[in-house]
Amino acid sequence: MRVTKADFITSIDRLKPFPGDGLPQIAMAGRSNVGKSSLINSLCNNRRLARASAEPGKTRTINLYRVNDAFILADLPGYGFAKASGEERRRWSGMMESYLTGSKSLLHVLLLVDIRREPEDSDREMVDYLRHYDLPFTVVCTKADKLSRAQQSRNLPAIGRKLIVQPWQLLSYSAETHQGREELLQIIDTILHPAAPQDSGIILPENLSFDDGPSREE
Ligand SMILES: Nc1nc2c(ncn2[C@@H]2O[C@H](COP(=O)(O)OP(=O)(O)O)[C@@H](O)[C@H]2O)c(=O)[nH]1
Ligand SMILES: [Mg+2]
Repeated sequence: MRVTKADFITSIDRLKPFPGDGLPQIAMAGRSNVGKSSLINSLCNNRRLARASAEPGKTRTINLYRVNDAFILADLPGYGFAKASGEERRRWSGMMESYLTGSKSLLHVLLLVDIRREPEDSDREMVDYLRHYDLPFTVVCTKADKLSRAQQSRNLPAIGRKLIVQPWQLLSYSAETHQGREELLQIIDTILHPAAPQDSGIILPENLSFDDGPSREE
């Protein structure tokens, strides 16, 4: 897939209608500062599309971007900011809950974790939450440029163990070098256009359908 067009649509702080509502959606979740906004910019080849904010936890809305007029990327508010008050945390969970469970067009979640660190309990809770609601997800390990390729592969097993996913289900990504970009676009393409089920190869004789055979009682 090639990204030819990407526009910011709007920011919402609770689930409500927005322009482009109804297009398939892919959401980006992860701790504050893990690189969600940078990943959107890298995928869309636009350094200014999602402002990568310097201050952790500053993005407290769901920011929506329309890509190729074909799907929506939703940048979810980050979690794990230490200074947040109880009130802010409640607001955050209310917003996430209403979006993740209420958004009918949400097809997949990209869960971002820093490739340099073992994921935190909050990351594991997010995985448990996604599994609980049966939301398909892919784990994207960000900031891969900060490690050598060898070190990247050495770090993946611990990340997989903590999140209970196989190392080969983890995608290393760098918004700086675009490592992983082609693979992620391929993954998104497959999410948007799942392969048609294989033809069973069974050919039914003419005039026969499954529901006009003799019933058991006859
Ligand atoms: N070296 C490097 N830095 C990154 C990468 N992705 C994000 N960053 C930096 O990490 C910080 C937080 O990124 P941001 O995208 O704002 O994270 P967000 O809070 O999850 O949206 C910024 O200073 C980014 O420049 C990456 O792939 N490589
Ligand atoms: Mg951000």
